[in-house]
Amino acid sequence: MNNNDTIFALSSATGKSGVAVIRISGNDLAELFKRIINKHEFESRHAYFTNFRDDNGDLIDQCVAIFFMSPNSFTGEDVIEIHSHGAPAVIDKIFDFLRKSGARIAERGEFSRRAFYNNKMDLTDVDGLIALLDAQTDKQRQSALRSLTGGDSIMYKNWRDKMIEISAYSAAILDYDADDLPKDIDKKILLETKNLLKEIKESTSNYRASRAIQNGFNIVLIGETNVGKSSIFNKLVGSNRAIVSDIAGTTRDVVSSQIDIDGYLVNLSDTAGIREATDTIEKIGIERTHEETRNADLVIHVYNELPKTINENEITVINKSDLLKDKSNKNVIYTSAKTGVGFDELLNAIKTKMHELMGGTESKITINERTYELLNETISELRNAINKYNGNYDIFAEHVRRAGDTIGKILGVITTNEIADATFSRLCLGK
Ligand SMILES: Nc1nc2c(ncn2[C@@H]2O[C@H](COP(=O)(O)OP(=O)(O)OP(=O)(O)O)[C@@H](O)[C@H]2O)c(=O)[nH]1
Ligand SMILES: [Mg+2]
Repeated sequence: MNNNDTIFALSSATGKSGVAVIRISGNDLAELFKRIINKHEFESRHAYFTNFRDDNGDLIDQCVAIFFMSPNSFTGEDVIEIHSHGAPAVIDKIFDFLRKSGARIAERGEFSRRAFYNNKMDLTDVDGLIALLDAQTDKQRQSALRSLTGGDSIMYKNWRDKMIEISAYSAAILDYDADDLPKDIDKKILLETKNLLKEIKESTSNYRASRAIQNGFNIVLIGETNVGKSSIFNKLVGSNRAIVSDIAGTTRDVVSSQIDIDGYLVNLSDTAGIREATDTIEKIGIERTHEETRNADLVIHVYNELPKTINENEITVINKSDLLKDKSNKNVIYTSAKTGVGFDELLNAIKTKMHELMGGTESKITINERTYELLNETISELRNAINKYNGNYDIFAEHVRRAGDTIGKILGVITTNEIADATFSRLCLGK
């Protein structure tokens, strides 16, 4: 699908906007650019103000146009950017002009696909770009940018280079005299393989945190009926999303909302209060509460009085503290959704728990489902190399080589079309 025809797309958001950016990529766009800016000569990477006219000489719009000469462009091909007024009618007219000039509208992710095939990006960079375009919070932005700017690629490349070297040495043990090889090479490659295994295993322990940054941190409010879960939910979300009433069993379904706490995206859920339900709908609601609890990264358990046992993994909240005299237990948080007391403390407790889970993610690679699966495959190949070789360097070399190939798949150096297709189809038009 990597043919070299000229493609274009709206790179800015659709709909009415102040400025729209239309991006064009192709093999040789110099002539097209001259027509756009109405000049015989131009410089690359220079902004030209132009009265952009169609072939009949009718004015389309006043635009700014920039030419990025291959290979110094996003795709590695010649790229033109037209900054026009962001009116749908203007954009249609420019699209018309480009179609008549022989260009076609780009498919989803086609710009990035070209960048990938022209070695401008590897697949982990594309993963980073996808995550950056989706970023809603500051932590998501930071983690995506690290991946996009090649931070992760360096780590993967180092691992892969080491695996290729180890595999080559273990193959050489079979073919060469021990005197011709570095001293103790057999011990060295085994040790290096073990170190690699350890390092990669450690990086995957980061998956849960990585996923929480990308998809949001799941926090669920649970407790008996009428303790004030929905009131707390509304206070944290900052609006009256959930119905509050003094009737026990008000909330029957899961109500969720996304909020930003300390730069992290949080999916906060309010649930049906737990009690012996009498009717079918409430029973289903309570079943959903249990399911939500199983999927949660953090549970906030709400009571109205001190429970007999406190679960260390949860945040224990005693709500309606305005009605309480004794508020002395240090292991719980006393709140009042009525007066607002205790909410700063509750937010701080949530932040502390989130930081515990995210611990150290800043310096590690970003792992998505695709990379997680491939890293596990790598781990199992390295394990096989270590456990199964038993003096047989043929088998050892083969397993380490396969581990290196799997890392190659993460980077897209070794790629099947399915992997590339799945990745690029997640991008939007114009990227
Ligand atoms: N005095 C006092 N009343 C509160 C407080 N928080 C909630 N309430 C009241 O307690 C009642 C129940 O509140 P909800 O937020 O609906 O409780 P819930 O836990 O969501 O209840 P279910 O959805 O039935 O499980 C309502 O009348 C609230 O106004 C509080 O901190 N102090
Ligand atoms: Mg409720």
